[in-house]
Amino acid sequence: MHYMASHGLKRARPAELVPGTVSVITARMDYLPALIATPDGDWQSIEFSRLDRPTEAIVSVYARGRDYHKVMRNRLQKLAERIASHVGPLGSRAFTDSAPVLEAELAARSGQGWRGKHTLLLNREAGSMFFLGEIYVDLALPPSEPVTPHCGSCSACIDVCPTQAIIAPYRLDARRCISYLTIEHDGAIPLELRALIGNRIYGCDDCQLICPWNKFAQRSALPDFDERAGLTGQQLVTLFAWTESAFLHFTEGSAIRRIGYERWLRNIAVAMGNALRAGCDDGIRTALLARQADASDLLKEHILWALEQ
Ligand code: B12
Ligand code: SF4
Ligand code: SF4
Repeated sequence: MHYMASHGLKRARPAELVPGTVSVITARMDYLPALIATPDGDWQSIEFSRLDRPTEAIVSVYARGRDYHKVMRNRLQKLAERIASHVGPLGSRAFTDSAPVLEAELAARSGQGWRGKHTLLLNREAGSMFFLGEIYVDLALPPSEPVTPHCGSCSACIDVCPTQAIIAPYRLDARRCISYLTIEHDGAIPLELRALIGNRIYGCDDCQLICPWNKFAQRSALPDFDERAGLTGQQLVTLFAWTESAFLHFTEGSAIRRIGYERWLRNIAVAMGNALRAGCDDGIRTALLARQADASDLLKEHILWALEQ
């Protein structure tokens, strides 16, 4: 996440990032996989129940389908072309999590929703299970207005966070967030946080699963975000047994590939340690021992930790 500090005020001033920018068009793209939502709509309980099965691996919902960076940016680019076909020559650049852009803040100021106490953007009709993206344009557009916030006295996301990463309403200590620890962080996972990670091996959804507004989360209209076979409801031992080429195969076109094979195994080793701690084995100890010999130093240390649980 170093790029955030290194870009300074470019993050807050669109015209410094793309000279000539006069307006920013903000957009959201719903990603809740079509099949995850049951007829009674209680997809949140289904997701929470995975935490009660310590030998199962949890990949956070947004990462179960195709890499959203490509999907959303391509569509925003097409939208920009379509706008240009109506208004004439248009200077434009589409972003989604691809540049130093304060996406949640831009979305909030333009009325896509309000910032929840977990810091994500929330919408009354769509909860928070969507990605954000923008088109910077050199065209003056009438500004849209922000909406009123609707968190009220609720603090469910703060209370449920397993690592207490939401240190105050609207303030996140990223260093404690499981999403950061399992995706962005490339060294050893701090010892005091390992047990709190449970069986989450890629990202974390808890602060969104508990949020009452996510009853209204919209299913994705795109097959791109359908859950892939191999990434949902899998046993930790199954994923830990993947060779590097299996990892590359199953994560082709997925955002997960970015973390690489070593970090993937590191995360699974931590979850395996937590399953052992919960009294579940199901072949876990054997699988950990089998990987020990050819593991990198980083992975070996996490395997040893797991075996001690
Ligand atoms: C870094 C990052 C993370 C970090 C830190 C998250 C955070 N909340 O800061 C980590 C790795 C932990 C993370 C986790 C997740 N992330 Co993330 N993340 C980002 C990223 C790349 C940058 C966010 C950022 O700048 N944070 C830094 C803080 C300081 O900025 P801020 O809170 O937005 O803004 C504050 C200040 O900057 C200031 N400010 C605002 N404007 C201005 C202007 C001026 C002049 C000044 C001085 C100050 C100022 O006030 C703001 C409010 O306090 C964005 C994409 C993007 N480019 O924006 C995605 C993004 C926020 N993440 C996203 C998602 C989906 C997630 C996860 C849900 C993924 C998962 N399931 O595991 C989790 C959720 C964790 C959580 N509760 O936030 C989505 C959120 C969609 C939504 N509905 O809001 C985004 C928008 C990506 C996308 N394009 O869709 N993420
Ligand atoms: S994503 Fe998980 S760890 Fe991060 S703030 Fe939300 S609940 Fe806490
Ligand atoms: S859980 Fe409650 S406090 Fe947190 S974002 Fe949702 S409504 Fe707001």
